[in-house]
Amino acid sequence: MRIFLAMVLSLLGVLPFAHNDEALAYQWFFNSGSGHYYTLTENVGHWTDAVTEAQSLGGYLVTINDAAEEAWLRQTFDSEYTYWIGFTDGNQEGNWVWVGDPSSTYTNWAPGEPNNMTIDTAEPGWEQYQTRDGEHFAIMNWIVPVDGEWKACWNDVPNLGPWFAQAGGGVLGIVEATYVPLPGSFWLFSSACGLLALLKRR
Ligand SMILES: [Ca+2]
Ligand SMILES: [Ca+2]
Ligand SMILES: [Ca+2]
Repeated sequence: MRIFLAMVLSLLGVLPFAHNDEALAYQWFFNSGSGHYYTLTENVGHWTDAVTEAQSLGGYLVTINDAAEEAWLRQTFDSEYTYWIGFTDGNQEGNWVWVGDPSSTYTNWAPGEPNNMTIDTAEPGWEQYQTRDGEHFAIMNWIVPVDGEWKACWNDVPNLGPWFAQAGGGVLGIVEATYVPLPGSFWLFSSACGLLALLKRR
């Protein structure tokens, strides 16, 4: 048992991909359903910025794979706010793809969405919140009535839009990662413990 523990600790100590000190500043939440870790971006605003920030943490802007994952996200993060999710048709209009897990097929669009609204198709008074380019980026927690009940759905929006912003004046992204980022010191400590245990055994 001790030799096994020593081997595991030694192995953990040399895992190179786990070093990401920047990610330590974030508070991560573990979802036992998906086996993944989640946090919010610090920057509010553009979807493209949220994608970049997620990548810098070793993760990706969240892929919502099923209703259970979406329910967990709403429970874990403030469900009063809208969040960027990693879903876009920016490369080809109408062809929605996930930047993190392209194999996911789950969607939860609000009725009538995605509508790719532009300045020209916006309802009177709403033109100022639209662009000529249309809408290519998805947010979650878009609360709309569905069959007489208020439901949290998705909407496609422009890369920035104050009308769906939250309190801070922008939109945060949800980051999903497959491993928990741990400090370099932890891995160094694990290595040392593993080595010590091996030496002691001899
Ligand atoms: Ca996911
Ligand atoms: Ca679009
Ligand atoms: Ca829309």
